[in-house]
Amino acid sequence: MREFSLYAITGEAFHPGRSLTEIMEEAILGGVDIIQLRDKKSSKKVLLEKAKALKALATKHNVPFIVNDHIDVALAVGADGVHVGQDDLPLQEVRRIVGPDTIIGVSTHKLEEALEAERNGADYIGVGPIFSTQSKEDVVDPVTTSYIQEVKKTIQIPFVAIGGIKRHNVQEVLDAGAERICVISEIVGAEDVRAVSAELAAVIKEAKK
Ligand code: TZP
Ligand code: MG
Repeated sequence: MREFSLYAITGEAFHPGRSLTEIMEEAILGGVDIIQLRDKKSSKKVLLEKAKALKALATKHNVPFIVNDHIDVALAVGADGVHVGQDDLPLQEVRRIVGPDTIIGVSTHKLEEALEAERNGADYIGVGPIFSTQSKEDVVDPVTTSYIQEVKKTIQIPFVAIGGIKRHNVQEVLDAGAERICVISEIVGAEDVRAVSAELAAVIKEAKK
């Protein structure tokens, strides 16, 4: 899997009246280096069209494109990866379906889930929600930044910190040991998506030095 550090997930509720591809292109131009289509509401047909458009955008800018939940849609558009949660198909089944070269990401909320995902061949895991978030339908207690240190000590595969991460608290997340940040609302809900993405990318870059 290619290295990445600023991961943006779609959240169309945060940008009424603005197009999905316009928002995600602005994010990429600001420094987002991997994107995910996450849409819990649309029909498969509509999802497929969104996925085609985002795959084309990602290819144009040479960033990986990941599809949340819908393995069939991911395969249909030739996405670079799929992202699954604890309630989706077991990881071994997902791997069997998508083959060895497709990126598989898994959402985790505790160490045993992180270890299980690692053991079963996830390429990366999502760790969160770090802070409270309005962007997730099911309410899960925040794992807090101290949990990031535990994950870092325990697992070898890449992890992305997610949930409630904003410009004002991203440093705290990086200080706790995260090297990859995943964001919905702070990026896609921004007035100036490109500028906010660039700010986040710059803070992450600075933390790597
Ligand atoms: N998984 C854990 S938190 C979250 C997801 C999809 C939502 C993150 O959205 P935001 O707006 O960056 O808090
Ligand atoms: Mg899911």
